Amino acid sequence: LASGPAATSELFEVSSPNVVYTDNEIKSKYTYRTTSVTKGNDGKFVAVPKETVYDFKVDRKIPKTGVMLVGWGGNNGTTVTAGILANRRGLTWETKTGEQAANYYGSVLMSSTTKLGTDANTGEDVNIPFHQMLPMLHPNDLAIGGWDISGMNLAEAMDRAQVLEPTLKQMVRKELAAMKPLPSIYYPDFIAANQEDRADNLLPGSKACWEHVEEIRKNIRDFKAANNLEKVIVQWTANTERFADLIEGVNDTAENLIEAIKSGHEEVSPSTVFAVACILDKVPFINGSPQNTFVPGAVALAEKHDAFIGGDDFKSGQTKMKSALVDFLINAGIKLTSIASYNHLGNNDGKNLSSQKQFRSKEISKSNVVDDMVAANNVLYKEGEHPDHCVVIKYMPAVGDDKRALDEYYAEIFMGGHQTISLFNVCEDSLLASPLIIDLVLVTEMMTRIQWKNTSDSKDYSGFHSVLSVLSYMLKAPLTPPGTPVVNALAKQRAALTNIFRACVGLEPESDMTLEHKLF
Ligand code: NAI
Ligand code: DG6
Repeated sequence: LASGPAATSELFEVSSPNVVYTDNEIKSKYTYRTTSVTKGNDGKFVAVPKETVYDFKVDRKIPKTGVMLVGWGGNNGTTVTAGILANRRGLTWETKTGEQAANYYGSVLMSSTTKLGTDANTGEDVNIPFHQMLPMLHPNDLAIGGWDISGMNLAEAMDRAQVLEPTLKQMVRKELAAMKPLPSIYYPDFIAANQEDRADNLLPGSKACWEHVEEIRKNIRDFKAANNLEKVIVQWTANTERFADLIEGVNDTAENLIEAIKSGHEEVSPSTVFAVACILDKVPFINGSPQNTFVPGAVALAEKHDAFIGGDDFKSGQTKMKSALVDFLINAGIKLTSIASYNHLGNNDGKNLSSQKQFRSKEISKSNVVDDMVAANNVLYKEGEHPDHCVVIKYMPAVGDDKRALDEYYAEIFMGGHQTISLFNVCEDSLLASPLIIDLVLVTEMMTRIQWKNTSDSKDYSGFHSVLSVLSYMLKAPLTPPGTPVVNALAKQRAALTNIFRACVGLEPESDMTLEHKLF
């Protein structure tokens, strides 16, 4: 897709001695306030308020950006591409229930708002589109390309996906038919054997090699040049792979991982090869599937090159509900004792996941999503105690992309009583995942334009840590910088995103105290 003109004009300006606007930058001085806690010999906690002053710098110029999807010809890849095209052209189409207009529903950035502050006259909240908190890229301006082991053009692949309405497909067919995924790398042992019949668009070689890394780097450079882009972001939305074994001397360090690729080691997955290719050129790489693409060597390589990485596994339906509901239950003092999560779906993702090793990757990413909420409540749960949690996924071709997810939450309430909550969630899986792909691109691109320094240091500005944990809201198994905690609770993830963006323009976190409405 050709990239259109960038930039939406900024909706607000901060008036504060701590914030300076230049033609190219927003510079802010921000005091980060936390509470440092120690435990005394008497077992009593001592809580000490702590302040760190940071300088943030935001580049206001929105670059011409492209996204390259690995697995472009899949359900997510075709759906997000058609969706962006439809939005860019402002399409409307007939459905059996009436006229439908293109939208970005499901994108937290494009379709939700955030509170800027309180109206000085009325005292009412002033809410703005999340997208306008900072000078952000608009998805309509994205160039799109990518790879797939299936050589179908995007129009045929969109038909194969069976997600979008025929009337809409008709309107975008011509443009999609002109898009053909680049040949990709296929190491059959990593995805289900039932995928073999679509693997007809391949680079030679069936295990990792340095030629694959170089070819992917060249593909990205060519795409950038052909579309006259300043930035490219790559996302894995290809099949779920099995986990790679973690082997000392193979994927434990950056150097060993590079050597393992060069020597064709069988435990290096295609997604890790893509990640390495991107990292070497500082192209941000996001993993939307559950496998352990980011083996320790890949994380170390990203840190070494100051390259952004993020993952794992889009958090779309069942898990998003789970990370909101469990947070609510446990924070309400209700003792959740079991979660039974069942899914059936009939798309190609379901087919791939019907194979045990690939299912196992998904089972892991879907199962660890409540750990932080449980661990935080030492009133309800003893150390090591955890609710039972079972995840089932079944392949049911007839339902196609309309995934069914059934969840039973069983909890202990006051005085030995019990509460059972049953959820039945039916939705087109790819219509939930596509806006997440967009959000991940938008936030990642934004993060490439934010720099910080500790005001009291003499060091110069630098970027955020290579591992972009700020993407957690969109991901089931958030990758965090080594040794730092994982946050799964949805509200906390959103608050982190909102408040980091606020800090970048020198605004305090949104605390929801609303003392102005209570103290008068
Ligand atoms: P899909 O099976 O329709 O698409 C995957 C595409 O990847 C296929 O076209 C396949 O040919 C291609 N592919 C496989 N290996 C490849 C490789 N090495 N290089 C390039 N292309 C390759 O699946 P869908 O529904 O688009 O999902 C994609 C991924 O996103 C899956 O791993 C799925 O588990 C994950 N995911 C999907 C969510 C959703 O709601 N749809 C949510 C969370 C994660
Ligand atoms: C069945 O669970 C298949 C999976 O690929 C999911 O559809 C996908 O990971 C989305 O999962 P969730 O839990 O975010 O709805």
